[in-house]
Amino acid sequence: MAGDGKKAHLIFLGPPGSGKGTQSEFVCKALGIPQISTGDMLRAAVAAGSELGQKVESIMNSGALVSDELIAEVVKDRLVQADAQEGFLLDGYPRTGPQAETLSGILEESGIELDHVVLIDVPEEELVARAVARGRDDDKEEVVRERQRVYHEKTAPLIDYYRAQGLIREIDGNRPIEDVTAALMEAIGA
Ligand code: B4P
Repeated sequence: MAGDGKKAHLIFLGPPGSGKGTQSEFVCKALGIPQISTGDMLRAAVAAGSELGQKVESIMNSGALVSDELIAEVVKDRLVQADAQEGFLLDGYPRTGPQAETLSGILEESGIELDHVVLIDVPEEELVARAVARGRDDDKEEVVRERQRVYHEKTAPLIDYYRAQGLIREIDGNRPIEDVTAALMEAIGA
């Protein structure tokens, strides 16, 4: 990836509030690739009051995941856009086994190989404290705990899925933001 002029194809995986969004922004600027955050896209749809936004608002505010079918449409539409043709960072996607399968299909069709799947690790109590401090609509403590439960049930199994492909780069996310960034850049060879 580094030095050969080829842009990176990355996934950021980790529990809700682990700092995926925070770190993605920095890494995308540094590498010149678009940040594709399904969470941000869904929140934008809710803010715009679009048909998609109306469908997902109450689901997001309950701490549940939006359906794999809806997410597949959102991601497929995004990945065909011009800025995603040479590289991208998927922030918070995939989050379930079926989403990972859909993504594999898309990548295979386009002849794209993932470079790294970054896993940002943070203990649950720290995650709850961070989210409650952030204060979004889906950051009430009981909703945050539900999002953690859903993460363990549906998303954590993807760690083994990508580990089997040799792609997991595990980062300790329980330290200052700049230290996480430095460890992460090193882990992806950037
Ligand atoms: P997301 O938008 O992905 O939200 P998140 O996981 O909570 O955030 P993230 O890990 O990026 O943490 P952040 O940097 O903000 O998802 C929201 C919802 O959308 C989901 O619950 C679901 O309903 C839906 N959704 C999204 N994608 C989906 C999918 N693929 N399938 C189905 N549904 C989907 O950091 C959190 C806080 O910590 C911030 O306040 C930050 O400032 C702070 N922080 C970050 N790093 C820190 C550090 N090192 N030390 C201290 N604080 C730190």
